[in-house]
Amino acid sequence: MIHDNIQEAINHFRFEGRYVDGEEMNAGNINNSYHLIFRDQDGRRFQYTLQHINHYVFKNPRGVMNNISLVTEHLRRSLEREGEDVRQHVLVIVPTRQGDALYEDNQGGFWRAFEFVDQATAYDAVEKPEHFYEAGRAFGEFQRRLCDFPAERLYDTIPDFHNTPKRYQVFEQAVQADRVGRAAQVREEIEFFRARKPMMSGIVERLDSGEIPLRVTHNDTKINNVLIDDATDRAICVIDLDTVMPGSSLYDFGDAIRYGASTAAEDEADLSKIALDMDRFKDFTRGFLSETNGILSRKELELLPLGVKVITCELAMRFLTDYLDGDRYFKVNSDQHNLIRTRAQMRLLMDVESKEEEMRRFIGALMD
Ligand code: GN1
Ligand code: MG
Repeated sequence: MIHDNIQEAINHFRFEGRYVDGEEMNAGNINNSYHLIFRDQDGRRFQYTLQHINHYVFKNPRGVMNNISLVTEHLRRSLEREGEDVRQHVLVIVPTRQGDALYEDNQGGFWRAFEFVDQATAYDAVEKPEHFYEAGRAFGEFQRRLCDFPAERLYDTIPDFHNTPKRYQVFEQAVQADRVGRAAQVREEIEFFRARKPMMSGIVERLDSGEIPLRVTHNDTKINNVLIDDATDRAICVIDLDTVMPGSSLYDFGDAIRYGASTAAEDEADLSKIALDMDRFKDFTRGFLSETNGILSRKELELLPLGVKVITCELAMRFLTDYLDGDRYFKVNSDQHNLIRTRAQMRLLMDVESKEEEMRRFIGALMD
């Protein structure tokens, strides 16, 4: 069952039928999501996803929704032009009774709703190799369909989201501020990131010099942001469009590998279980390149392994920054959770570093 304030929010959306049941979905480190079931007089079932937007993270929820409206519209038109099925393949926003994309409650909380994509699963970890190939294809397709989207129309939902050198500065500030007195216990971790400072600028410097282009990217390409059709095992829909912004394809590729090609969860405490699985890397890469070979520049394709390195380091450092800040950004299940995440991602990064050359060779062989 769900709480009263959720019930209150439900009443403000244009949902069909009457509310029957709802449960919190175990999804994401930022927003809270609920799966809702409705039924009309004829017994037809309607399902929706309701989300409470994290206002600490997303300072301008209207900007977020504006982006999602524009991007889903663009994707829909692109699919239609190619004669593809649109239903269930693009997120559909359910408006409020006033016709708005957002409902603001009387405590300043922001809510939004989407039609629920049925008979599809968001996997937290890769269960079948073909799912990860499919995830690669889906994120590649996303990139391809958005390559003619006018980036200047998008609001910067989180400024400098994947500006890794800026993230580094914020990290150093958190070390200096030491808000909750945790810095002394994590000296080794702090040095780990200091040693990798030059590497972490690798993508932003190349964007600045024009060596690689700025594109409209997803920016949060975890495998659980692709819905896989239960019947066909094919990817059907890319979700979580909160951070679609101008960015680099290297980050999108890298983040998907960081999360989905790891042999363990993002917050695995037993470091001996964590490695980069090269078979998974290859599955995803084949899928991704099946859509982006010829769309992304040769330089971008060659640099994809750098994306894996930079994003893994960036995220490890973000987790440590939040640990030093007193766990204000990511949801945590214990006061050590962000530190566990940091160490897990550091371990993964070391394995990624040792496999960089192998990744590069594999991509080189796939390129036209
Ligand atoms: C957050 O909430 P979720 O799981 O979609 C975060 C991502 C991180 C991810 C790590 C807006 O995404 O950047 O990679 O956690 N999203 C935001 O699991 O900060
Ligand atoms: Mg997200």
